[in-house]
Amino acid sequence: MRIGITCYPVYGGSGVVATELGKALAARGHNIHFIAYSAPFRLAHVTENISFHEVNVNTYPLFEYPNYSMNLTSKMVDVVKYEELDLLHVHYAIPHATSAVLARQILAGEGVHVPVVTTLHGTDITIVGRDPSYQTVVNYSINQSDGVTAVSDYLRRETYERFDIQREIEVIPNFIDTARFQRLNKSHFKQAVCPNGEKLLIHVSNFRPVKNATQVVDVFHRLRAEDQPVKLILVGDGPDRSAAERKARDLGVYDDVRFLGKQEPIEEILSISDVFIMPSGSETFGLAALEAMACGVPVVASRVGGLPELIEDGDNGFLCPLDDLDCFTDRVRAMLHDADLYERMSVSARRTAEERFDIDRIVPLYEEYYERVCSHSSLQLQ
Ligand code: GMT
Repeated sequence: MRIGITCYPVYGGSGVVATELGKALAARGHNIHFIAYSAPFRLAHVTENISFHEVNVNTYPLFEYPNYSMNLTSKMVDVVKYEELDLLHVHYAIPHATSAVLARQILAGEGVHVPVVTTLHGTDITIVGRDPSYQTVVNYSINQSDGVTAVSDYLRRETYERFDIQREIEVIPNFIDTARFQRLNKSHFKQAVCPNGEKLLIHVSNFRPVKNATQVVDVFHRLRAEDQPVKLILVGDGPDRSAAERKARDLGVYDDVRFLGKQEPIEEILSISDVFIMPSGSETFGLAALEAMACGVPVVASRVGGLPELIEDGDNGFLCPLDDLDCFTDRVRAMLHDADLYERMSVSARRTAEERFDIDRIVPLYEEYYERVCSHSSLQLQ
């Protein structure tokens, strides 16, 4: 198939999923056309059957705000027409689904038919999309898409609860390349970060407020106050990074904490880590947790959103009530002190990634879904 993929190209789960999906589909023989305002950060290079079409967001003195969604719509129209696309697959409802639905309408006027598949990822439904200034248009764009997928049962339920949705939503979870994300031998790196054999805690996120990154520092401080031999690495960047740094300084643990900023390849850092802490206030799936689990790093996470669909409490990680720092501290301590428990959880975390979320298991679900949507929408045309 010839597929157009639109996503936010910057750091963030939806962009990662869209890019990895495009790369995997290309490897399976499809022609992939990324349409975005810059090259997706996980798209290392274009290949014979991967192209990138940049959306130029024009400015004009009259426009106080740039019209990204209109520039995107025009680019979609051009790419569908000239590259003869069979399908547009957009990730994140705002404004990508809206632009795609409008592009489809413009193209229909020219006798070109292109179905639109929208994948809902998270904050487009749970936070931003619920804002009254967006809700009507998000609702419309979901209902007007030819196919809609959500990354967890939780997100599917939330979408039905919060919007007036008249159509089926298919659940296709996040996935992981378990050949790339596996525990690598990085003993020199580990020795450099933990010179005295300390255990290494890790947090990876975009440091948006929903990630509660400062709580990770709180938990770490509690463990250091007990003289636990631990170090902490925080990977990523975003609005709350300075607050987390300040907290580490105020609590006197800064010397044992490293803020690495945005990093690739993340699997090398996960490979020297022992426990991942994810105290998010909301998480529709938790791709960062899955990446850790694939590298055999068990996760202690909040019992929110779609995380219980990935983490089975006491089996492949631990779940704690939201904001319950005592629980987070206890569970991390338990894993660090009980080698048998740790080993069991680490093995089970890796097994979960392999058996339920491997890229080779999930990508065919998208292919089957595309086939279904395309044949259904061409039947409707007849
Ligand atoms: O908020 C983020 O972390 C980024 C956001 C996105 O849409 O870029 O991530 C969401 O989508 C990911 C991929 O489907 C999910 O794994 C994340 O759980 C989800 N984030 C939230 O729900 C907060």
